[in-house]
Parts: sequence; C-alpha cells; structure tokens
Amino acid sequence: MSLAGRLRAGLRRTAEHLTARLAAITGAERRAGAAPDSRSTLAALEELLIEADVGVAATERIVAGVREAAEPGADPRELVRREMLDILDRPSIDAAPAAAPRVVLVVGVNGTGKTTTVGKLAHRWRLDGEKPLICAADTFRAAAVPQLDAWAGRAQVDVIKAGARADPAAVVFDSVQAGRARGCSVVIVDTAGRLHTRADLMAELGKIRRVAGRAAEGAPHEVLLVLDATVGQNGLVQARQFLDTAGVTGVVLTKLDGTAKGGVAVAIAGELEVPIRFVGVGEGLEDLLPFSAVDYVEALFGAGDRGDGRS
Ligand SMILES: Nc1nc2c(ncn2[C@@H]2O[C@H](COP(=O)(O)OP(=O)(O)OP(=O)(O)O)[C@@H](O)[C@H]2O)c(=O)[nH]1
Ligand SMILES: [Mg+2]
Repeated sequence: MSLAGRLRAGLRRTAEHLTARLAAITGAERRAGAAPDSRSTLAALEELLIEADVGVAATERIVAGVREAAEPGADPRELVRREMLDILDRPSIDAAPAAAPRVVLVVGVNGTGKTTTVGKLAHRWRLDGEKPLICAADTFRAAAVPQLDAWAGRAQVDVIKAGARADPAAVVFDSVQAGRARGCSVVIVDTAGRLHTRADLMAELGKIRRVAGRAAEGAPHEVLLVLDATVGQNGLVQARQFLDTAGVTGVVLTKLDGTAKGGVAVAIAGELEVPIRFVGVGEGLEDLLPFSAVDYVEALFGAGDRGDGRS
C-alpha cells in the first residue's frame, strides 16, 4: 500500500466522522436555503470541529476563514479543507547537518508509543540507507529492554543497553560513543515514560540532554515528543510541559488508527511551535509515516472528492 493509502486507512474513523457530519450540515443548510457563512452553518461547523478535537483556537481560525471566504454556492467542506491545510502546512525546520552520529531523543508520557516509534524509526531510516543504533535509556521499567530488543530485531538494528536501574544519561553517553565507533549515522534513544507534571523526572531529561551534548556536539539534534492521538486535547497540555523543559523539536502523533480524534493534528499544528514530524497508524513496523499536510487533509476529506453536494 502507498504511504497516502496507509494514511487514508489509518485516518478512516476520523474522516468518516468529519465528512458524514459536514455532509449533513451542508445538506441541511442547502435545503433550508442557507449560505455557507450563515450563522447556523457556522455554529454547526464550530461544534463539529470541537468534537473532532481540532481545539478551540484552530476551530475559531477555521470558522473565521470560512466566514470570510464564503461566496454564494461555495461548499463549506472545501472551505474547511482549505483552512485546515493552511494551519497544517508549516515550513519544516531543517536541522543543521550534524557530525555523525546524530542523536534523536524520543520522549513522552507513559504508554504513548515511544518504544514502538523507536523501532519503526530505526526500520524506516535503515531502509533509507542510514545506519541506526538504538539506545535503551528506559532503565526504569523492567520489561522495557526486552520490548525494545524485540523491536530492534524486527528493524534489524543493534541496541546498546545497561543493567536495570542504571543511570539513563550514562547509557546515552555510552550509546553515542558506540555509535561513533561503529560508524552509525543516527542513535535513536528510547526513554522511560514520564508524567509531564513530575518535576524530578522532567529534570532527568535535562540531564540526559546535557550528557548527550557532552558525548556529541550539538546533541540531542532532535527531540521527538510522542503524543497519543486518542488522548486528544489533553496531549497539548503534556506537550507544553515537554516543550518547555525537554527542548522538543518535533511531534510524533501515534494511534491515529482506531480513533475519531485525528483532528487533534490541526490543534497541535496551530498551537505548538514545533512541527509534526511523523504519524503512527498501526502497531506494525511499517506503520509510521512522515507527516505531510497535503496528504493528511486529503486523507481526512477523501482525495478527489471535491464535495459536489452528494454524500
Ligand atoms: N494502534 C496503534 N497502536 C500503537 C501505535 N503506536 C503504539 N501503539 C501501541 O501502544 C502501546 C504502547 O506502546 P509503547 O511503544 O510500549 O509505548 P511507550 O510510550 O514506550 O510506553 P512506556 O515505555 O511504558 O511509557 C503498544 O500496545 C503499542 O502497540 C499506533 O500508531 N497505533
Ligand atoms: Mg517504552
């Protein structure tokens, strides 16, 4: 299946919810002879977007855009799609090329999909011709290392690990050195889940960052915050804490399959200063896709469906 096809499959529940509701609004308003910028249409649209976890700020922006852009006969679906694309399509930040290995830290609250994402990233980057090395810096949870080992096996990538309860920062230091010695292009660090409200655990991330910086200049070169899409808006609260203390440079939005909350990507893009880098659409090795605003919006609204009023 193509990347776009896999994304479409992953976003199916959100897309079905959005398009069915939008079609219902459009149909009802048309029958009532209302314009796309009528008060009742805009109110219904606002309610729908909030329900789809688009968030208050992004919803207000979209509704305002629809109000301004609406011409007689315009299809609200097309207007919403245009506004969403506008919010989602942000310039990607190209990190300065780092001396190998570059260090990518994967962080987030418990159970969001960090370890799974590390495995999927290693696989993707290896297929891209890179030489990844995985660092097992979750020394907190006993089952973490075997789980990561299994992923590394699937991705055919080596893992550097330490004993239980070892200092995660020390494992990161060793991994970066091992990565350099083995000629690896990237070291991907799996960290333990931590609640954004735990100051001590957040401080530990600060230490990992500092120690990584001592092992390689400019490290960590990328800090990916893994957010669980099924958590919806609460993910934004977590994100702000991690942004402030962990130096997050990008978001991975996981578990889009099986949720109707895929609109949360729009809230994230609208409200956080960092880009969405990847999206997770399943539990398999191949189920991590680079984020593309155009593909995302097409998957939400159905490519080629220009909203001709039929539904
Ligand atoms: N459906 C689906 N499940 C996912 C996705 N990503 C991760 N998961 C599942 O989410 C669960 C938790 O994943 P982990 O990778 O262990 O999460 P974690 O953040 O490492 O968890 P902790 O280390 O305990 O904080 C697992 O059952 C994964 O299979 C995804 O994109 N889609
Ligand atoms: Mg984990």
